[in-house]
Amino acid sequence: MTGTLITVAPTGAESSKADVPALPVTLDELVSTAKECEALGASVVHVHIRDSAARPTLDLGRLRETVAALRATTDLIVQLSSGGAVTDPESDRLAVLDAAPDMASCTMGTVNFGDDVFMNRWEFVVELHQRMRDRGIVPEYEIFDLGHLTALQRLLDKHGLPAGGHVHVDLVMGVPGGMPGTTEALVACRQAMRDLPEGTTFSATGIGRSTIPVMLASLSAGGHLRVGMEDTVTYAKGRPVESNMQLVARAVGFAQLAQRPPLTTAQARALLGVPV
Ligand code: KMH
Ligand code: ZN
Repeated sequence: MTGTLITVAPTGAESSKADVPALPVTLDELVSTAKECEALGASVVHVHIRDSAARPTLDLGRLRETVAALRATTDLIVQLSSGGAVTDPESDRLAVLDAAPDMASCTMGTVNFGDDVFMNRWEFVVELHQRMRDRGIVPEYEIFDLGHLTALQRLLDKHGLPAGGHVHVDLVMGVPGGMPGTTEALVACRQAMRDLPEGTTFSATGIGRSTIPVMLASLSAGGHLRVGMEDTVTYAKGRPVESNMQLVARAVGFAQLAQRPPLTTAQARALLGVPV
């Protein structure tokens, strides 16, 4: 693997605009963030949207409008979150696929999520995987704990490969309740991935202060990077993140130092099996 896939996750469902004023919550803010992050070297945008009061929403009309706006103004791969917020019902999370994104997230199991529970029943995971394949939407399998990789192996064995035939996972590390954001945990995941189909790729993101150790570990283990204000709102001790661009620029710098420069959006599509 010569280049680095850089995904930006600009918003998430957890931070509030009141607490984090730099968070992009309107369509205009999201689109301008996406354009600037693409110019810096991002090739995938992982999208959560907000309503007119800046609250997390899975409103289908807004999701469709968002996909259209991102396609009209960027060449980024548009990946919608099917995870939503911990309070979103399964039916709304499945309906996200009706907005016809290039990719969608597919979380591989239930995990404690701070004081909440991020519920992902097995039958629901299978339904997401199958609906995505039926619609030609490429999944990114979200891995919050080591056992989620075993669950992915089981899913692929029983239900077959995803749309495009390529398997890509994202290690979400450092969630309170999930695996820690450490080199040791990343290496354990890397080893477990040997049992997944040949050519499986991975990116990794570290929540909060684990963002830098996870970036370094992922690059050195041949992985890709996800960064953004969904995962990190502190740039350094006592310094709030100013923008998603600041985080993408840092990731690009790390990737260049590792002599694995950012993939272009065309290269990213080829890697992930996402149609042009
Ligand atoms: N907001 C979390 C509960 C995803 O986007 O698929 C779920 C999440 C994962 O962020
Ligand atoms: Zn997300």
